[in-house]
Amino acid sequence: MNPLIQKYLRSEYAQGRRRTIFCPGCGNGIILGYFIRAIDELKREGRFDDSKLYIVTGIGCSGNIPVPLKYNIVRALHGRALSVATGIKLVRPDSEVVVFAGDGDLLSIGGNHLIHTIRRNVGIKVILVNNMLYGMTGGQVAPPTTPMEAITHTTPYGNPEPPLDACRLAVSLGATYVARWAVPLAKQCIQSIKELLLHRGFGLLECLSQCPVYQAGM
Ligand SMILES: Cc1ncc(C[n+]2csc(CCOP(=O)(O)OP(=O)(O)O)c2C)c(N)n1
Ligand code: SF4
Ligand SMILES: [Mg+2]
Repeated sequence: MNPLIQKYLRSEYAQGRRRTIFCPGCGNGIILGYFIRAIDELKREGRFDDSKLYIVTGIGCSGNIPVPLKYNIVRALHGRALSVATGIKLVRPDSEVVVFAGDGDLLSIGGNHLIHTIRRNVGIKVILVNNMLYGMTGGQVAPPTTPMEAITHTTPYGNPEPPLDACRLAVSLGATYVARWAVPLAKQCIQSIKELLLHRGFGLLECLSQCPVYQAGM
């Protein structure tokens, strides 16, 4: 067994008594693996103290990514992860606060919070899992991110709206760490998570991810 499993996963997951909810082939489990590897590398390099790590998630399949981890995790309401994360950062300024959020969560219902969290340069690190739709609720269109003309359960004739670019939005608001990689690029994703964790100030890493169940119409 990979020693990282015992080291970072809660016992019920490490011993196989519980499994993640992810469908086979989903990008979410792969991102969890990248996150663990990034933290482990940083710790071995003596550059990261995970005793101060707090993880906040929104609601959505991607909000389940950190659930098997041994860290302190708060599951916020849909779209409100950044507000909860801001609260933690204010109360404990020396904490490391990481948010996992889906594209619907961060850019649709939570878009307003994203704008102002970046504008205020709150020192939160956000991992945006962009699968370009609402996965958890059954493959509906995500208004800010579903590609134009894509067929989803709620756009059977094709999505009429163009998507927005989260990274360009973050740059325009003054974010000082912004990156985007696709899930198959393991080395780049892990390196970018390391950079994100070490960054001071607000940081955004967008991971373009696959949803093998609902992306057939894209
Ligand atoms: C206030 C509120 N509105 C709507 C929902 C229903 N809901 C749950 S997850 C979700 C969208 C999830 O999409 P995304 O954030 O992209 O995550 P994914 O499942 O694709 O990872 C919605 C609309 C909810 N839980 N709470
Ligand atoms: S529905 Fe899609 S995003 Fe959700 S767990 Fe399954 S493959 Fe992953
Ligand atoms: Mg999504």
